Amino acid sequence: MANKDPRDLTQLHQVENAEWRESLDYVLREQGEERVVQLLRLLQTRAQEHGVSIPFTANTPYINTIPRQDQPVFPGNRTLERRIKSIVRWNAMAMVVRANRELPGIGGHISTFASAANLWEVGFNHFWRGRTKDFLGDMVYFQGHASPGVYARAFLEGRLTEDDLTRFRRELDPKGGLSSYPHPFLMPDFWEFPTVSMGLTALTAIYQARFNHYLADRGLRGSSGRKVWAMLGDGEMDEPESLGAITLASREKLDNLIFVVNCNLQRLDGPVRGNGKIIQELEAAFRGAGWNVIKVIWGSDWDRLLEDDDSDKLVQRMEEILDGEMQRYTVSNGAYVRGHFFGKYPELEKLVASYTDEQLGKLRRGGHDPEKVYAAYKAAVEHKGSPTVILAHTIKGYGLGEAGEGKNITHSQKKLNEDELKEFRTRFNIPISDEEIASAPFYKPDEDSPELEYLRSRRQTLGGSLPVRIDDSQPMACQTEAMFKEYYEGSGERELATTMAYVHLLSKLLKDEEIGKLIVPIVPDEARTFGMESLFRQAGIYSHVGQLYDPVDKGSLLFYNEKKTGAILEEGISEAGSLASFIAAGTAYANNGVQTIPFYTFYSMFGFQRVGDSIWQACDSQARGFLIGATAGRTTLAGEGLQHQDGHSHLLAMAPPPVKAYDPAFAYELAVIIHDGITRMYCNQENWIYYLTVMNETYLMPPMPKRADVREGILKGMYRFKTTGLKGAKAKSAPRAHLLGSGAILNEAIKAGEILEKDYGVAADIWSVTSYKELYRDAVECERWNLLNPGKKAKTPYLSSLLSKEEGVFVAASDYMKAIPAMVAQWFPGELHCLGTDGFGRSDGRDELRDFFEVDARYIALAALMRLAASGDIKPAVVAKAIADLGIDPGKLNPHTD
Ligand SMILES: Cc1ncc(C[n+]2csc(CCOP(=O)(O)OP(=O)(O)O)c2C)c(N)n1
Ligand SMILES: [Mg+2]
Repeated sequence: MANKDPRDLTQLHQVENAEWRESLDYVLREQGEERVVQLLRLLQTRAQEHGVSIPFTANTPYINTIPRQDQPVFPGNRTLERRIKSIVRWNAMAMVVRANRELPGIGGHISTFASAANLWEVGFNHFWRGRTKDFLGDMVYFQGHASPGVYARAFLEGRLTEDDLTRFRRELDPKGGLSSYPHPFLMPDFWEFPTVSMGLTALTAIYQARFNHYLADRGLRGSSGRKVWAMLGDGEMDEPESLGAITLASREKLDNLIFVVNCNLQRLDGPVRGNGKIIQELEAAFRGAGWNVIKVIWGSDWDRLLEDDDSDKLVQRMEEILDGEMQRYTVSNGAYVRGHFFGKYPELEKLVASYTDEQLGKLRRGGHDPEKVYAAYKAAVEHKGSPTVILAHTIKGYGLGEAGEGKNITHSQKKLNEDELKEFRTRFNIPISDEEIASAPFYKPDEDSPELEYLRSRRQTLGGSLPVRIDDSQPMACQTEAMFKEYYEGSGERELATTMAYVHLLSKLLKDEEIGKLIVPIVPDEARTFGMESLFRQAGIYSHVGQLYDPVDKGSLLFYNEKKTGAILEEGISEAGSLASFIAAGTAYANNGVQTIPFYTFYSMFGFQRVGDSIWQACDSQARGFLIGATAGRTTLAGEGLQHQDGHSHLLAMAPPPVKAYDPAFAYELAVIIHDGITRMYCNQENWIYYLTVMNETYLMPPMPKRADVREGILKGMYRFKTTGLKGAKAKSAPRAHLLGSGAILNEAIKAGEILEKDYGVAADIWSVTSYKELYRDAVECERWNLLNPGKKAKTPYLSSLLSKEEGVFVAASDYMKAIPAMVAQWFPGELHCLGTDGFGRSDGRDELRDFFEVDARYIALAALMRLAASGDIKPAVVAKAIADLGIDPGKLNPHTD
């Protein structure tokens, strides 16, 4: 063999190739696909037996997954659909161009929708079902920055007016404007899913699709056959969240889920994979994860070329071409494509010999071909047993020509000059004259035009317009008060942690007749850490397939109990996934017509810090529910150290407006807050998210003080827990301190009060601060009102009215950063001394940690004495003596810096 003339070898190979190909064609024809697969497996095994190692590949050839002969007949009117698509393209472009003329720098995107238009129009005309009386509709996550395309279509459908389009990105206009991106918070009747923080779309869509199964399996909403479509960008797929949950989708066999990745090969700065092939990379990842992958790479005009090519060189060339080169073809002419792409092999040169350069320049990408896209979508909606991803090859800025098509600057192109507008107009045949073109007018055909009639009839057939957000859930009657009462009584002789009280309460809620079935407990593999394993048995862990094995702990009371009707979403170690489930459950009132009540319980360190952007997304989605940051507190969670001990989630929780953040100390506080949350969110249907930190330190839970103001104080953020124990004249003449504590540190404030009274003759009142955020919110609201309403009776912040008659010094201590109480310092009648846990956590015991962070009773007492000395109420010498008496080392480590 080695001595053979290479020319003979090539000839031999060609003959062999032809023979093998013919054999395969024959088997396929006579015996079908399955037999072909069998034979290929057999050959692979044989080769392996002979030691031939076949390199692993999860890829299929770089051609369309659906061959021409398997394509269904396109059922639409191609001409009218093209007209509609062109008009939508024009209006979407005009919206952005006009907005930027009026206010330069206002932004917006033209090129993304230009590449996605066909992908979306096929969806709008043939697949995406709207909401009707009997069907909730498909759920479509639109690529956020292609929003002008959705608005432009809504304009043709008569949902938006021309006036509306002129107010794109002008939301502060008195008439209101169109939000830049999909934001349910800003356009609550229109947008359903916020998508513009990249990566979150894929993640939330997966968990939404799974949640739809969950609702059906638990009998909360009939299995509806709704599909979840996520329209994604290829650059966006680099976000870890995009691919991070794809195995969950295949494991759960989510055939109600379809991803469409718009592979225009570009992101913002340049190519997604200039030196590689993003479509192949994504194919391998999704195939490897068990997804049904449909590649739509080449348009119909390539079919004939592929069929006519006996040399196999065309597929070879398609495979070897890099995305960076492919992009160059977009900005080059047909002659370049001939010379560079086809010119590499004589066989290919011959193949296109009869084509003109113009024809070669116009060879379309699959994503711009309605027939190819229709075939892919149809296969996707009919596919059973796994989720589908469609990888559609498109051109970024399609149709923009010189203004940006395929160029690296295209993403940021917002302005078209007159010539560019004319070129766009002519290419898409928009009936706008040269005289009018400069103003980039919107174009809408007559209401009775064939285009609009067609468009309306398609949407009618599919059940109505979309996107649309409708909240038709029923408020709950909320006969729940009785359930909470036992927590107001205190724990008697029993020591409890607030975490335990919370789990007890949750377990009770789950048993309630009215709301029990609506409760959705979510945990990221920490149920045992929080003592929630009792819920495994009681509520069951949700699994679509039930439990197919005998759990090792079957005999035990609290066995790992998976079942189809289980309520608990045990998400494994994925805080991001859990938050996505929280969003699905928290928005079910609008997106599924049922008010499920999520209680997501997590390590508080891995909440706002780790998935803060998802919480922001939850707020935009107008999700309602409870976030429970468990084992919270930088010193209360002992032993775990720097990456576990949370001392700042309450600071981070300041940012999202709908989040109410509470740091309760006692079971009754916790119960009052949760009761309020249920009442407000599910009885009054207000949009809030309640964040509560709960702790694992056990202590006696006192009964709720029997004063009328306590309940209100808990909810507003602060109330007097205890007045000084000093009595009569002694109390009156004594220097006075007010000690504020939150969470478990409230106990330290109580102890500090005892030290002050016993050893220093200082009268100390103890205040429980449940929420600095609520205090702050109320105070700044009052200030704002006063600023804008001079001359009217000024409003007094709750905090000021609470403390207006108090004299003495104020010390606040919590297991969180000092900045948190410091936010409200200005509304105190005197100076506020803040103690807190700034710095990195350490692994050690609780007492040692509280000494290290200077938040235990001794430091609280010392701070009060220091402040009293500063105000002249006691002698400075007392403070110096106290340092020694209390055993405080002034040279100790500094938690801020050491
Ligand atoms: C988390 C996040 N990071 C950055 C951005 C800013 N951004 C908006 S669009 C874009 C490029 C998108 O590229 P691709 O996903 O390929 O979409 P295309 O526009 O090409 O369809 C970027 C970086 C964002 N929206 N979200
Ligand atoms: Mg892209």
